[in-house]
Amino acid sequence: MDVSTMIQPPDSTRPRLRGSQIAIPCWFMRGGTSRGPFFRADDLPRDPISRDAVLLAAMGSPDVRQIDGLGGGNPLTSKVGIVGLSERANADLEFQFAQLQPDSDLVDLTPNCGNMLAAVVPFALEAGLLAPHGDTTTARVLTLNTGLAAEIIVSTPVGDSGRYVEYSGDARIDGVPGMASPISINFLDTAGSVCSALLPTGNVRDRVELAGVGPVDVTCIDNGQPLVIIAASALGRTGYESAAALNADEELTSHLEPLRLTCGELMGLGDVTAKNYPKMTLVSPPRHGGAISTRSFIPHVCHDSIGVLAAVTAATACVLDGTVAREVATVARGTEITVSIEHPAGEFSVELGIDPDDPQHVTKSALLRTARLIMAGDVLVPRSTWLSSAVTSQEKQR
Ligand code: NQM
Repeated sequence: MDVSTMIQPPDSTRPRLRGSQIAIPCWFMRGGTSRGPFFRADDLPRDPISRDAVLLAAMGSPDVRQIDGLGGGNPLTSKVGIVGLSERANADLEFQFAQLQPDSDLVDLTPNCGNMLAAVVPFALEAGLLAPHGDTTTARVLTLNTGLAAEIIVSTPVGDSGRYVEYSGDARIDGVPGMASPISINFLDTAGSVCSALLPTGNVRDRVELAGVGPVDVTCIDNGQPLVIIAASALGRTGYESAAALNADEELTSHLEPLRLTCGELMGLGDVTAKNYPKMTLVSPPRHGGAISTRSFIPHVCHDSIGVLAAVTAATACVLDGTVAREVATVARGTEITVSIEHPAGEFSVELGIDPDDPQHVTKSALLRTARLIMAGDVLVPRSTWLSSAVTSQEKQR
Protein backbone atom coordinates (compact mmCIF):
# COMPACT_ATOMS: atom_id res chain seq x y z
CA MET A 1 0.00 0.00 0.00
CA ASP A 2 1.20 3.47 -0.90
CA VAL A 3 2.08 5.23 2.35
CA SER A 4 0.33 8.38 1.15
CA THR A 5 -2.99 6.53 1.35
CA MET A 6 -2.23 5.51 4.93
CA ILE A 7 -1.24 8.87 6.30
CA GLN A 8 -3.94 11.49 6.34
CA PRO A 9 -3.85 14.81 8.10
CA PRO A 10 -5.90 14.25 11.25
CA ASP A 11 -8.07 17.28 10.60
CA SER A 12 -9.40 15.76 7.39
CA THR A 13 -10.86 12.81 9.28
CA ARG A 14 -14.09 12.27 11.12
CA PRO A 15 -15.06 9.47 13.51
CA ARG A 16 -15.20 6.22 11.57
CA LEU A 17 -15.32 2.49 12.00
CA ARG A 18 -12.09 0.59 12.09
CA GLY A 19 -12.88 -3.09 12.52
CA SER A 20 -14.50 -3.61 15.89
CA GLN A 21 -13.45 -0.16 17.07
CA ILE A 22 -14.24 3.45 16.28
CA ALA A 23 -11.43 5.86 15.42
CA ILE A 24 -12.07 9.36 16.72
CA PRO A 25 -9.83 12.32 15.77
CA CYS A 26 -7.97 13.39 18.89
CA TRP A 27 -5.27 15.91 19.78
CA PHE A 28 -3.39 14.95 22.94
CA MET A 29 -2.27 18.13 24.66
CA ARG A 30 -0.56 19.41 27.74
CA GLY A 31 -2.32 22.43 29.16
CA GLY A 32 -0.30 24.00 31.99
CA THR A 33 0.42 21.25 34.50
CA SER A 34 -2.39 19.01 33.23
CA ARG A 35 -2.65 16.76 30.21
CA GLY A 36 -5.31 14.98 28.21
CA PRO A 37 -7.03 14.37 24.89
CA PHE A 38 -8.92 17.17 23.15
CA PHE A 39 -11.84 16.52 20.83
CA ARG A 40 -13.90 18.65 18.48
CA ALA A 41 -17.42 18.71 19.95
CA ASP A 42 -18.83 17.53 16.62
CA ASP A 43 -16.62 14.42 16.70
CA LEU A 44 -18.21 13.01 19.87
CA PRO A 45 -21.64 11.46 20.37
CA ARG A 46 -24.27 14.05 21.25
CA ASP A 47 -26.02 11.65 23.60
CA PRO A 48 -24.38 12.20 27.04
CA ILE A 49 -24.48 8.52 28.02
CA SER A 50 -22.69 7.49 24.87
CA ARG A 51 -20.28 10.43 25.09
CA ASP A 52 -19.32 9.50 28.65
CA ALA A 53 -18.85 5.85 27.65
CA VAL A 54 -16.54 6.98 24.83
CA LEU A 55 -14.53 9.25 27.17
CA LEU A 56 -14.18 6.52 29.81
CA ALA A 57 -12.97 4.06 27.16
CA ALA A 58 -10.57 6.60 25.65
CA MET A 59 -9.01 7.26 29.07
CA GLY A 60 -9.08 3.67 30.30
CA SER A 61 -11.20 4.49 33.38
CA PRO A 62 -12.02 3.03 35.80
CA ASP A 63 -8.66 1.40 36.47
CA VAL A 64 -5.99 2.82 38.78
CA ARG A 65 -3.35 2.46 36.07
CA GLN A 66 -5.71 3.34 33.18
CA ILE A 67 -3.76 0.67 31.35
CA ASP A 68 -6.33 0.34 28.55
CA GLY A 69 -6.47 4.04 27.66
CA LEU A 70 -4.75 7.41 27.52
CA GLY A 71 -5.07 8.39 31.19
CA GLY A 72 -1.94 8.68 33.29
CA GLY A 73 -3.14 7.23 36.60
CA ASN A 74 -3.64 10.63 38.27
CA PRO A 75 -6.53 13.15 38.30
CA LEU A 76 -4.24 15.68 36.57
CA THR A 77 -3.79 13.30 33.64
CA SER A 78 -7.42 12.16 33.58
CA LYS A 79 -8.77 15.32 31.96
CA VAL A 80 -10.54 15.78 28.64
CA GLY A 81 -11.20 18.91 26.57
CA ILE A 82 -14.16 19.19 24.18
CA VAL A 83 -14.17 22.32 22.03
CA GLY A 84 -16.51 23.79 19.45
CA LEU A 85 -17.13 27.12 17.75
CA SER A 86 -19.45 29.45 19.60
CA GLU A 87 -22.40 31.18 18.04
CA ARG A 88 -22.63 33.66 20.89
CA ALA A 89 -21.65 37.27 20.23
CA ASN A 90 -19.22 37.39 23.17
CA ALA A 91 -17.33 34.11 22.57
CA ASP A 92 -15.30 32.53 19.77
CA LEU A 93 -15.01 29.06 21.27
CA GLU A 94 -16.92 26.94 23.76
CA PHE A 95 -14.93 24.62 25.98
CA GLN A 96 -16.44 21.71 27.86
CA PHE A 97 -14.03 20.32 30.40
CA ALA A 98 -14.50 16.75 31.64
CA GLN A 99 -12.78 15.54 34.80
CA LEU A 100 -12.40 11.77 34.91
CA GLN A 101 -10.68 9.73 37.59
CA PRO A 102 -8.40 6.73 37.33
CA ASP A 103 -10.41 4.69 39.80
CA SER A 104 -14.04 5.60 39.14
CA ASP A 105 -16.46 5.72 36.24
CA LEU A 106 -17.50 9.29 37.01
CA VAL A 107 -17.35 11.86 34.22
CA ASP A 108 -17.72 15.20 35.98
CA LEU A 109 -18.62 18.17 33.78
CA THR A 110 -19.20 20.57 36.68
CA PRO A 111 -15.72 21.82 37.67
CA ASN A 112 -13.45 24.25 35.82
CA CYS A 113 -9.87 23.55 34.84
CA GLY A 114 -7.73 26.58 34.08
CA ASN A 115 -4.80 24.36 33.09
CA MET A 116 -6.66 22.52 30.34
CA LEU A 117 -8.13 25.91 29.37
CA ALA A 118 -4.60 27.00 28.38
CA ALA A 119 -4.60 24.38 25.60
CA VAL A 120 -8.01 25.31 24.13
CA VAL A 121 -6.89 27.96 21.62
CA PRO A 122 -3.80 26.00 20.45
CA PHE A 123 -6.09 22.99 20.00
CA ALA A 124 -8.68 25.01 18.05
CA LEU A 125 -5.92 26.25 15.73
CA GLU A 126 -4.47 22.75 15.27
CA ALA A 127 -7.88 21.17 14.68
CA GLY A 128 -8.96 23.74 12.10
CA LEU A 129 -11.68 25.34 14.22
CA LEU A 130 -9.90 28.72 14.19
CA ALA A 131 -7.51 30.37 11.75
CA PRO A 132 -4.54 32.30 13.13
CA HIS A 133 -4.99 36.01 12.56
CA GLY A 134 -1.59 37.58 13.15
CA ASP A 135 1.65 37.08 15.05
CA THR A 136 -0.59 36.47 18.01
CA THR A 137 -4.10 35.04 17.91
CA THR A 138 -6.58 36.14 20.54
CA ALA A 139 -9.79 34.24 21.19
CA ARG A 140 -12.54 34.48 23.76
CA VAL A 141 -13.32 31.15 25.33
CA LEU A 142 -16.48 30.36 27.23
CA THR A 143 -16.11 27.40 29.59
CA LEU A 144 -19.50 25.69 29.48
CA ASN A 145 -18.98 23.97 32.84
CA THR A 146 -19.62 27.17 34.80
CA GLY A 147 -20.02 29.99 32.25
CA LEU A 148 -16.47 31.23 32.94
CA ALA A 149 -15.14 33.53 30.19
CA ALA A 150 -11.50 34.16 29.38
CA GLU A 151 -9.52 35.96 26.71
CA ILE A 152 -6.56 33.88 25.63
CA ILE A 153 -3.57 35.03 23.57
CA VAL A 154 -1.38 32.54 21.70
CA SER A 155 1.73 33.11 19.58
CA THR A 156 1.11 32.29 15.88
CA PRO A 157 4.14 33.41 13.80
CA VAL A 158 4.63 32.84 10.07
CA GLY A 159 6.57 29.71 9.08
CA ASP A 160 7.50 28.08 5.75
CA SER A 161 3.96 26.96 5.11
CA GLY A 162 1.98 29.74 6.75
CA ARG A 163 1.18 30.60 10.33
CA TYR A 164 1.56 27.97 13.00
CA VAL A 165 1.12 27.67 16.75
CA GLU A 166 4.44 28.44 18.41
CA TYR A 167 5.07 26.07 21.30
CA SER A 168 8.74 26.91 21.84
CA GLY A 169 9.69 29.94 23.87
CA ASP A 170 11.24 31.24 27.01
CA ALA A 171 8.38 31.01 29.49
CA ARG A 172 8.64 28.64 32.40
CA ILE A 173 5.90 27.37 34.70
CA ASP A 174 6.73 25.44 37.81
CA GLY A 175 5.58 21.83 37.58
CA VAL A 176 6.54 21.48 33.88
CA PRO A 177 10.15 20.86 32.82
CA GLY A 178 11.83 23.20 30.35
CA MET A 179 10.63 26.36 28.65
CA ALA A 180 7.79 27.04 26.25
CA SER A 181 5.91 29.80 24.49
CA PRO A 182 3.77 31.88 26.87
CA ILE A 183 -0.01 31.78 26.68
CA SER A 184 -1.73 34.72 28.39
CA ILE A 185 -5.06 34.13 30.07
CA ASN A 186 -7.19 37.06 31.18
CA PHE A 187 -10.18 35.98 33.19
CA LEU A 188 -13.19 38.16 32.58
CA ASP A 189 -15.56 37.23 35.40
CA THR A 190 -14.65 34.55 37.90
CA ALA A 191 -16.38 35.49 41.17
CA GLY A 192 -18.84 32.79 42.23
CA SER A 193 -18.08 30.44 39.34
CA VAL A 194 -19.87 27.45 40.84
CA CYS A 195 -21.14 29.00 44.07
CA SER A 196 -23.64 31.82 44.29
CA ALA A 197 -21.00 34.41 45.24
CA LEU A 198 -17.30 34.96 45.82
CA LEU A 199 -17.89 34.33 49.54
CA PRO A 200 -20.77 31.84 49.39
CA THR A 201 -21.32 31.65 53.15
CA GLY A 202 -21.49 35.45 53.29
CA ASN A 203 -18.43 35.50 55.56
CA VAL A 204 -14.69 35.86 55.07
CA ARG A 205 -14.28 33.20 57.75
CA ASP A 206 -16.44 30.47 59.29
CA ARG A 207 -15.85 28.26 62.30
CA VAL A 208 -16.65 24.59 61.76
CA GLU A 209 -16.72 21.81 64.37
CA LEU A 210 -14.56 18.92 63.17
CA ALA A 211 -14.89 15.58 64.99
CA GLY A 212 -11.62 14.54 66.60
CA VAL A 213 -10.08 18.00 66.08
CA GLY A 214 -12.48 20.60 67.53
CA PRO A 215 -13.41 23.99 66.07
CA VAL A 216 -11.52 24.86 62.86
CA ASP A 217 -11.54 28.23 61.07
CA VAL A 218 -12.05 28.08 57.31
CA THR A 219 -12.48 30.52 54.45
CA CYS A 220 -14.97 29.31 51.86
CA ILE A 221 -14.32 31.18 48.63
CA ASP A 222 -14.89 30.81 44.87
CA ASN A 223 -13.07 33.10 42.45
CA GLY A 224 -13.06 30.52 39.66
CA GLN A 225 -12.68 27.41 41.80
CA PRO A 226 -14.56 26.69 45.05
CA LEU A 227 -11.95 26.36 47.80
CA VAL A 228 -12.00 25.69 51.50
CA ILE A 229 -8.91 27.35 52.93
CA ILE A 230 -7.58 26.06 56.25
CA ALA A 231 -4.40 26.92 58.14
CA ALA A 232 -2.22 23.80 57.96
CA SER A 233 -1.39 24.38 61.63
CA ALA A 234 -5.09 24.01 62.55
CA LEU A 235 -4.82 20.36 61.45
CA GLY A 236 -1.45 19.84 63.13
CA ARG A 237 0.59 20.03 59.91
CA THR A 238 3.29 22.47 58.84
CA GLY A 239 1.91 22.88 55.32
CA TYR A 240 5.41 22.35 53.90
CA GLU A 241 5.10 18.53 53.66
CA SER A 242 5.56 17.00 50.21
CA ALA A 243 2.49 16.05 48.18
CA ALA A 244 3.49 12.38 48.54
CA ALA A 245 3.76 12.68 52.34
CA LEU A 246 0.34 14.33 52.54
CA ASN A 247 -1.20 11.70 50.28
CA ALA A 248 0.14 9.02 52.60
CA ASP A 249 -1.16 10.86 55.69
CA GLU A 250 -4.33 8.90 56.38
CA GLU A 251 -5.12 10.78 59.56
CA LEU A 252 -5.13 14.08 57.66
CA THR A 253 -7.21 12.80 54.76
CA SER A 254 -9.70 11.27 57.22
CA HIS A 255 -10.26 14.82 58.60
CA LEU A 256 -10.32 16.60 55.25
CA GLU A 257 -13.24 14.73 53.73
CA PRO A 258 -15.76 15.32 56.57
CA LEU A 259 -14.67 18.96 56.62
CA ARG A 260 -15.19 19.15 52.85
CA LEU A 261 -18.67 17.66 53.09
CA THR A 262 -19.67 20.10 55.84
CA CYS A 263 -18.25 23.09 53.96
CA GLY A 264 -19.87 21.94 50.71
CA GLU A 265 -23.26 22.28 52.43
CA LEU A 266 -22.30 25.66 53.95
CA MET A 267 -21.26 26.86 50.48
CA GLY A 268 -24.68 25.95 49.07
CA LEU A 269 -23.21 23.13 46.98
CA GLY A 270 -25.33 20.41 48.61
CA ASP A 271 -23.89 16.92 48.94
CA VAL A 272 -20.44 17.10 47.35
CA THR A 273 -19.53 13.45 47.97
CA ALA A 274 -19.29 12.76 44.22
CA LYS A 275 -18.13 16.25 43.22
CA ASN A 276 -14.58 17.34 42.52
CA TYR A 277 -15.10 20.56 44.50
CA PRO A 278 -14.69 22.26 46.87
CA LYS A 279 -10.92 21.71 46.83
CA MET A 280 -9.29 21.69 50.26
CA THR A 281 -6.35 24.07 50.51
CA LEU A 282 -3.92 24.04 53.42
CA VAL A 283 -2.09 27.35 53.84
CA SER A 284 0.95 28.45 55.80
CA PRO A 285 3.33 31.43 55.74
CA PRO A 286 5.47 31.70 52.57
CA ARG A 287 8.98 30.25 52.71
CA HIS A 288 10.43 31.29 49.35
CA GLY A 289 9.63 34.99 49.01
CA GLY A 290 6.06 34.42 47.77
CA ALA A 291 2.76 35.53 49.30
CA ILE A 292 1.61 32.23 50.80
CA SER A 293 2.46 28.54 50.84
CA THR A 294 -0.27 26.10 49.70
CA ARG A 295 -1.06 22.41 49.56
CA SER A 296 -4.15 21.89 47.41
CA PHE A 297 -6.26 18.74 47.55
CA ILE A 298 -8.19 18.15 44.29
CA PRO A 299 -10.13 17.13 46.31
CA HIS A 300 -8.77 13.76 47.57
CA VAL A 301 -5.27 13.80 46.13
CA CYS A 302 -2.71 16.50 46.93
CA HIS A 303 -1.89 18.45 43.74
CA ASP A 304 1.75 18.31 42.63
CA SER A 305 1.50 22.10 42.20
CA ILE A 306 -1.83 23.97 42.23
CA GLY A 307 -4.70 24.39 39.76
CA VAL A 308 -4.95 27.64 37.81
CA LEU A 309 -8.29 28.79 39.16
CA ALA A 310 -7.41 27.41 42.55
CA ALA A 311 -4.36 29.73 42.45
CA VAL A 312 -6.53 32.69 41.38
CA THR A 313 -8.94 31.94 44.22
CA ALA A 314 -6.17 31.47 46.80
CA ALA A 315 -4.56 34.73 45.62
CA THR A 316 -7.90 36.49 46.04
CA ALA A 317 -8.24 35.13 49.59
CA CYS A 318 -4.76 36.52 50.34
CA VAL A 319 -5.89 40.10 49.70
CA LEU A 320 -9.23 40.02 51.53
CA ASP A 321 -9.06 41.18 55.12
CA GLY A 322 -10.29 38.64 57.65
CA THR A 323 -9.65 35.47 55.67
CA VAL A 324 -7.65 32.50 56.96
CA ALA A 325 -5.24 33.08 54.05
CA ARG A 326 -4.71 36.78 54.79
CA GLU A 327 -3.60 35.89 58.30
CA VAL A 328 -0.55 33.92 57.09
CA ALA A 329 0.08 35.76 53.79
CA THR A 330 2.58 38.47 52.92
CA VAL A 331 0.99 40.62 50.21
CA ALA A 332 1.59 44.11 48.88
CA ARG A 333 -1.25 46.61 48.90
CA GLY A 334 -2.17 48.31 45.61
CA THR A 335 -4.58 48.20 42.70
CA GLU A 336 -2.46 46.06 40.33
CA ILE A 337 -0.55 43.43 42.29
CA THR A 338 1.20 40.14 41.68
CA VAL A 339 0.47 37.41 44.21
CA SER A 340 2.95 34.55 44.19
CA ILE A 341 1.35 31.31 45.37
CA GLU A 342 3.96 28.83 46.60
CA HIS A 343 3.12 25.16 45.99
CA PRO A 344 4.99 21.81 46.16
CA ALA A 345 6.67 22.28 42.76
CA GLY A 346 7.54 26.00 43.01
CA GLU A 347 5.31 29.03 42.63
CA PHE A 348 2.42 30.38 40.56
CA SER A 349 2.13 34.13 39.90
CA VAL A 350 -1.35 35.61 39.63
CA GLU A 351 -1.94 39.23 38.59
CA LEU A 352 -4.86 40.77 40.41
CA GLY A 353 -6.67 44.03 39.82
CA ILE A 354 -8.18 45.56 42.96
CA ASP A 355 -10.92 48.19 42.98
CA PRO A 356 -9.26 51.48 44.12
CA ASP A 357 -12.44 52.39 46.02
CA ASP A 358 -12.93 49.00 47.65
CA PRO A 359 -9.86 46.95 48.63
CA GLN A 360 -12.15 43.96 49.37
CA HIS A 361 -13.15 43.82 45.68
CA VAL A 362 -10.90 41.97 43.21
CA THR A 363 -11.88 43.19 39.74
CA LYS A 364 -9.74 41.03 37.44
CA SER A 365 -7.11 38.32 37.27
CA ALA A 366 -4.57 37.32 34.68
CA LEU A 367 -1.81 34.76 34.42
CA LEU A 368 0.57 33.00 32.16
CA ARG A 369 0.57 29.33 31.19
CA THR A 370 2.15 27.19 28.52
CA ALA A 371 0.75 24.30 26.48
CA ARG A 372 1.97 21.83 23.88
CA LEU A 373 0.54 19.51 21.28
CA ILE A 374 1.97 16.10 22.17
CA MET A 375 0.20 13.84 19.68
CA ALA A 376 -2.34 14.20 16.87
CA GLY A 377 -4.21 11.24 15.42
CA ASP A 378 -7.12 9.02 16.35
CA VAL A 379 -8.05 7.46 19.64
CA LEU A 380 -9.74 4.08 19.27
CA VAL A 381 -12.63 2.98 21.44
CA PRO A 382 -14.74 -0.18 21.32
CA ARG A 383 -17.63 0.16 18.90
CA SER A 384 -20.10 -0.75 21.64
CA THR A 385 -19.39 2.54 23.44
CA TRP A 386 -20.83 4.64 20.64
CA LEU A 387 -24.57 4.22 20.74
CA SER A 388 -25.58 7.20 18.62
CA SER A 389 -26.54 6.88 14.98
CA ALA A 390 -23.58 8.91 13.65
CA VAL A 391 -21.18 6.09 12.96
CA THR A 392 -23.90 3.65 11.94
CA SER A 393 -25.01 6.01 9.21
CA GLN A 394 -21.42 6.51 8.06
CA GLU A 395 -21.08 2.75 7.97
CA LYS A 396 -24.12 2.48 5.70
CA GLN A 397 -22.56 4.89 3.22
CA ARG A 398 -19.48 2.69 2.76
O1 NQM B 1 -8.04 24.99 39.41
C1 NQM B 1 -6.68 20.61 39.19
C2 NQM B 1 -5.36 21.44 37.41
C3 NQM B 1 -6.58 21.48 38.23
C4 NQM B 1 -7.66 22.41 37.94
C5 NQM B 1 -7.84 20.41 39.92
C6 NQM B 1 -7.23 23.75 37.55
C7 NQM B 1 -7.87 24.92 38.17
O2 NQM B 1 -4.31 21.69 37.92
O3 NQM B 1 -8.19 25.80 37.41
O4 NQM B 1 -6.40 23.95 36.70
O5 NQM B 1 -8.16 21.30 40.70
O6 NQM B 1 -8.46 19.36 39.77
O7 NQM B 1 -5.45 21.13 36.22
